[in-house]
Amino acid sequence: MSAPTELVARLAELLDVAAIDGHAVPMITIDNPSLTEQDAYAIQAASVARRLERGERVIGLKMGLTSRTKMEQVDVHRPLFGHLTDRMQRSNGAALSHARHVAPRVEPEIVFVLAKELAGPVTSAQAMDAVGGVAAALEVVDSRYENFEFNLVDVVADNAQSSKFIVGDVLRRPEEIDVSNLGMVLEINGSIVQIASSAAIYDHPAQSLAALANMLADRGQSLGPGQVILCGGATAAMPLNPGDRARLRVDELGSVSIWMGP
Ligand code: OOG
Ligand code: MG
Repeated sequence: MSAPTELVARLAELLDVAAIDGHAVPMITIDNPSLTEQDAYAIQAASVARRLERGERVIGLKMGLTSRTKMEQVDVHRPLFGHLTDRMQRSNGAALSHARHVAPRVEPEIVFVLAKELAGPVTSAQAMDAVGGVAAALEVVDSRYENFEFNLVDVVADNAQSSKFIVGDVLRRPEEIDVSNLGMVLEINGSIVQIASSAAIYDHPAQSLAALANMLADRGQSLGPGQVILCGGATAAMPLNPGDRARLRVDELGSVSIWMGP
């Protein structure tokens, strides 16, 4: 039995307001232990609908928990997706406000910009055929849960804990580069804090895109041209303190950075 509409709406409001204000809330599964993954996606959809009512636009989706290190870091061992709106995007080099987050962390990602519709079921080769551009990206994830405690249902309901994303300025055509094994170097304040390969992302970022298309197909949904798809963090996410500057360099894709202000 799925969760009542009234409960879905109440939890969506709780998480949406927490994300706006940057305050923490208790894990929703403490008071509602019978919520399912399906309920969690319904809560996510209701919270995204609240954003749309405020004039935001969905411009893409994110995959999360697609690398082994990310799964281990948060102890949730199943890929999931969330929605990206225009107001979550920041330009390369932008300043963010620490006070508007709960416990922001940054992670290195690869982004695909779709040139065509992509409807699952698809293989990773078919998924790649829909890609028009590849870029480096930083995602700032910000769990809205107290004490950084959550499980799969909590994370999915909280729009995959997404907060901001920043896409690099170098957009390469997929036929120009091999995205299977790009070196990725994450620096904070000039020190290297994480090194990875794009191969850490679901073995190949295209696999992540295909998995997303296939998860959406199970729900009767597809991806459209122009959509921006974050494939998931290649390494554990790193905490961002006030004053920190984060920079990601990716082979062939240049660099992307942000500054976390007070
Ligand atoms: C959950 C979101 C996961 C990724 O790239 O794996 C995610 C979290 O770590 O807070 O965005
Ligand atoms: Mg991510």
